[in-house]
Amino acid sequence: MSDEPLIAVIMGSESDFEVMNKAIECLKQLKVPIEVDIVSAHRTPEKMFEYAGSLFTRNFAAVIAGAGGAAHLPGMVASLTILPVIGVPISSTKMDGLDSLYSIVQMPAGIPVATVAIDNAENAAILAVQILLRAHPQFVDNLERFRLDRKNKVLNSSKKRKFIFSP
Ligand code: RP5
Repeated sequence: MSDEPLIAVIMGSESDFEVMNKAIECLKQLKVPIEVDIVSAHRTPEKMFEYAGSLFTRNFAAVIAGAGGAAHLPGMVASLTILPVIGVPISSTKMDGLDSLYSIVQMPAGIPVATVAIDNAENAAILAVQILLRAHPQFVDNLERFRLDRKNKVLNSSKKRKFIFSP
């Protein structure tokens, strides 16, 4: 089994890291090899062109791109690669991420960006792994276990919190 990264996790700024780290930690937990980088659509456009253009030949399977504000990065990367791109709108501005959500989710027809909820980088990670599973079934057990953990947490909360009140 190769250790070559399968998922690229990119973000527009260092300031996005805290949110995007949720995707990184989730992918680490699922033991999926990743590459993480900062690529800005408006500050480093040349790097974005080169990076996005190389992803398919470098054998990546999916891209997670987080950005705040006008949030061009996911859409621009999607226009530069044939790989599926998952966009994470980040609440880095006074508009609390609504600006980025609209910017990312409203891609015109033909160049889709799968968009998760504002700051929900973990869902982007899970979706990226689900995209991989057919071709990389070695991650199936990890994802099943991850979901089972979540299920058990809810069942345990239910045991702890459930009560009947009859006055
Ligand atoms: C976007 O602008 C980044 O994705 C970030 O969310 C936002 C603010 O960037 P910084 O000014 O903090 O670098 O490009």
